[in-house]
Amino acid sequence: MLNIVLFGPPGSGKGTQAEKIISKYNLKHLSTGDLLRAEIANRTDLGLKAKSIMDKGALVPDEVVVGMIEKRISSEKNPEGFIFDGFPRTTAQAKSLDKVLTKKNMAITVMISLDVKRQELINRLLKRGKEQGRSDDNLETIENRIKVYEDQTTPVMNYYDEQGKARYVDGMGTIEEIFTRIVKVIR
Ligand code: B4P
Repeated sequence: MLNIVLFGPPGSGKGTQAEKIISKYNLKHLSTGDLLRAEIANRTDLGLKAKSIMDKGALVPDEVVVGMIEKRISSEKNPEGFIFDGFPRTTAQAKSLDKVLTKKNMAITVMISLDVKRQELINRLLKRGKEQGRSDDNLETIENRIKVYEDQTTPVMNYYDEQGKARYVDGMGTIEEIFTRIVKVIR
């Protein structure tokens, strides 16, 4: 089984690269951002609570996202592997994920971290905000999302580094160039 954590700041290309990786390696895509946006679109209680948090650029509580991920992992029959996109975002989430996977005799194979310059992150997300109208893609929220990433999410890198599972990829360049670098790491 190939279980990948795709890691990086907001706008680093996690969702973009995840789409390409799943089609090449036949993995199941688990994006907590997408799962939360589906809850918002369906106007569930969880979605209503998550929306105000996401619009500020803060993190949704750990137990909420861990619960969503556990449910999705359990619903897949005989998967070839998973790609975790935008999850875990805290060390507590990373530890919970390991517990869930261990119960199912599974483990994370590799964490791939995409490294992108701050101004490029902002440019990409502002562009998406204009094109797709995502409510968290405005300058104030983007700056807070980057700060939250630096303060609360970067420790997750050390968590995987200590296990020898962290790999770092240059996330600057075209989508194809970055994908080629990721495929090399997976091979
Ligand atoms: P996410 O949906 O995970 O959003 P994101 O970090 O901004 O990344 P995304 O994958 O969407 O964008 P990408 O970099 O691919 O999270 C949104 C919010 O949900 C969070 O702020 C938080 O509130 C909440 N949340 C989610 N998971 C959580 C968790 N585990 N715990 C707590 N809260 C959680 O792409 C960005 C743009 O760049 C795109 O328009 C793309 O086309 C473009 N792009 C990509 N690669 C490019 C390249 N090489 N060159 C030019 N443009 C590129």
